[in-house]
Amino acid sequence: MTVTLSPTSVVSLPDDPFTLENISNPYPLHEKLREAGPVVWLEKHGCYAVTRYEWVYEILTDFESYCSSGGLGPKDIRKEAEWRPPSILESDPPTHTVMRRGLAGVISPSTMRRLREQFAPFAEELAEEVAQRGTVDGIVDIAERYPLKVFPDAVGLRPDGRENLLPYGSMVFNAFGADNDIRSAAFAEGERVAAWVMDSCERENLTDTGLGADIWTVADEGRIEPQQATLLVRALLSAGVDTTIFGIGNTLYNLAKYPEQWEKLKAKPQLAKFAVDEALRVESPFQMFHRTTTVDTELGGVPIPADSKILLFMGAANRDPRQWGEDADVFDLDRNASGHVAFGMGLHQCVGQPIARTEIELMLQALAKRVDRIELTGEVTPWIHNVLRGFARLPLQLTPR
Ligand code: OVM
Repeated sequence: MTVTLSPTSVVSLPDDPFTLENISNPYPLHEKLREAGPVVWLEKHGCYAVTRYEWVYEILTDFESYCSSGGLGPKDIRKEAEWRPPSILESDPPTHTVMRRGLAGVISPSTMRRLREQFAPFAEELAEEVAQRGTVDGIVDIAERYPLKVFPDAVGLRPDGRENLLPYGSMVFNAFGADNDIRSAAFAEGERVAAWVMDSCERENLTDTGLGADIWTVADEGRIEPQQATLLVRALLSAGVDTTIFGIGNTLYNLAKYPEQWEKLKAKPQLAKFAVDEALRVESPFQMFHRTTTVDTELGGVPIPADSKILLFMGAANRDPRQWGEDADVFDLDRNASGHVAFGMGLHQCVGQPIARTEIELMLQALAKRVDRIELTGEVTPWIHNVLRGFARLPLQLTPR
């Protein structure tokens, strides 16, 4: 039997992507939504869901029809204030253009040469320590420790209060998902944590030589407003910690799960950058956020009215067999993962990605030099989070080379 959908119908489903079950293992729901149609109406949340690569890509690259100033969370922040002033990622041109130019000059190729040198020694030191220890937790002992040290140092944060960074990231990202118990828990100490972060973004609380100071120089040059400097430092602190922790954790998880891929990496550590992209594709740290339609639009024959919220599933697009083939769920260093949307796509595409890539790559290469085998020795524990995909515990046995 052939079912023909009339162009005005949209498949409507009762599924909730933000339940513990779907968060712990999102992939069965992703498949269901992808197969249900190009656009699905999620009754529980009153929003549209888009999971196929083609349409996620289309939305990300059409910033005029699918705006960011409505916010990345479920409510339209053009109509209802969010918990904090909007960030660069919640802005559209021309505001976005000004802020993006300011930040792009700060994260430049010459910045990256300097950061690579600054970041390398701690990767070597940490890899040496965990390789000797053998029995480790991939999250607590590696994935959290590395970015939590090198990134705040690079921004130029004072040492005290850094324990606020993870709670803050948890607030920022959970707010991109449903207003549920998971989100409420993240905001338990919200005011104190947010106040510390805002304060840390001010010029007088940053060292003279970090990325934070460089952003303030852009303000001195009159290229952004002082208030935009505060918001851009805040954006680095919001976007640059949890994402890279999950990036490292998810990469280690896949390399442990697929020992033959670890063998490939060990034999050729230059493959680290392919391992990073393939891990980000198959286990995308930032799984979902919303866009808001500015006009009546249509995706794959399904009409979507103006002022609708659309939940974009980057994690599902990155495993869409229409784009990646029937083995889309498999982690394979020989696959060409370029074009994945783990860093987004289009004008909001992650500005910090060279920093994230460098951190993950350096950590992997340092481990590949010293570790013969990485084995999972127990159950992995998913990190319960509305839109970030990662693990709270990753028990590993490392065999030194
Ligand atoms: C920001 C921000 C926050 C979270 C994520 C992000 C992935 C940016 O405050 O600009 O990008």
